[in-house]
Amino acid sequence: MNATELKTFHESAEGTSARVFRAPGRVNLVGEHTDYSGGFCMPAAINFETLIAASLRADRILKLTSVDFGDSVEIDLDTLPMDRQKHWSGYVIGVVWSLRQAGIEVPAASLTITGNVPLGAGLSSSASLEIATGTALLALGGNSITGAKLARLCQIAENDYMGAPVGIMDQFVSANGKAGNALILDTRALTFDLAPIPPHLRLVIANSMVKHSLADGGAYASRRREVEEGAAAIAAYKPGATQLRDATLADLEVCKPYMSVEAYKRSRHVISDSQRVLDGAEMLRKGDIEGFGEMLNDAHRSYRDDFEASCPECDILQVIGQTQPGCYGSRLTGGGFGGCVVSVVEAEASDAFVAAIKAEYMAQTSIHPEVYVCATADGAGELS
Ligand code: GAF
Repeated sequence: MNATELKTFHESAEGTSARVFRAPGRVNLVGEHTDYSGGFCMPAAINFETLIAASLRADRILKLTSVDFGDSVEIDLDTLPMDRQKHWSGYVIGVVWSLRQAGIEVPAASLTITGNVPLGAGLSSSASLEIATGTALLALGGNSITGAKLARLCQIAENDYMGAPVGIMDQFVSANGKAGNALILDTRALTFDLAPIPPHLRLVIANSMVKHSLADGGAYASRRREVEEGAAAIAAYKPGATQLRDATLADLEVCKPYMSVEAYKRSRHVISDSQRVLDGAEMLRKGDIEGFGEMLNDAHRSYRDDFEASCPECDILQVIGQTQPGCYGSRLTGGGFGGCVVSVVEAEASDAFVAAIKAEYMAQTSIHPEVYVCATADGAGELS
């Protein structure tokens, strides 16, 4: 359903005029699991998004309707439920809860929601729902906060309401993305530079169709614990170091005897991937696309071998991708354990690239992948 259809649908169901808001999903080019270590990452907002049609109500109810799930819930704003973690509405209620914790009052409203960010594919469908919710409720309530603050409040919603111990990358780029660019995001300072994507290149995203979840104390949480173990060992040796952002690979080697093998390998990935973001930004500035592509392939190896966050299907997609004509490099993007492989491909080679990925992945796995030739997008806002 597009924005015009959503507005019409909402207005006929609610009997009142609606405003429409959007927030994008993202692809991360490099810098994976660096965002809870104060490190760097390189996400771009993409043209897959959550749309919300919204109108104020005269009572104390928050009415949430999902076009895609085909259900609707009504929440009393005076008694917010704290047990919606297993339902899509939890992402919305969590944002309401988090805004309120920050002293921002949320008005009674009806929200009708749709979206086309693939679910569980590592393209930040949850963050785009959270940021779209925050954008809509702030605007309806006549409030305004920075994109960085909105991102932080939505991260708190996901951490403390939904129970997923994620960093801030996804929410940040959904709120602050810039079309034509990836962000070079400093997750400690919460500042960013722009890295323009050369117009002759396409970001091609191949979905392995293997779903992942960031919640439920799963693999994401265990990797985070191992990263924190590595950081703690380095903090005990290096004055002033509090996160892996403060450590070099040389520090890690010194501290290797004081941590588990897992913590060492996870930390080596995080420290080196954060550095790859800075190196990659420099390569893009100089127009060294070949070097950038090789760096992406290296980043995949680090994510696969040191962070052990890949899966056989994503490794197959990555090898198919990186060996195609016109492709500079490929890597698993997002939280890991399934999801999507992103490739940087010459525009004129992209049709043949998509056909080859589909045919070869199907031949090797018997799975039909979805493959998206993405455009970059702006961060969240209201549609006029
Ligand atoms: C998920 C998380 F939500 C992000 O915060 C980030 O850690 C990412 O995985 C890995 O880079 O998308």
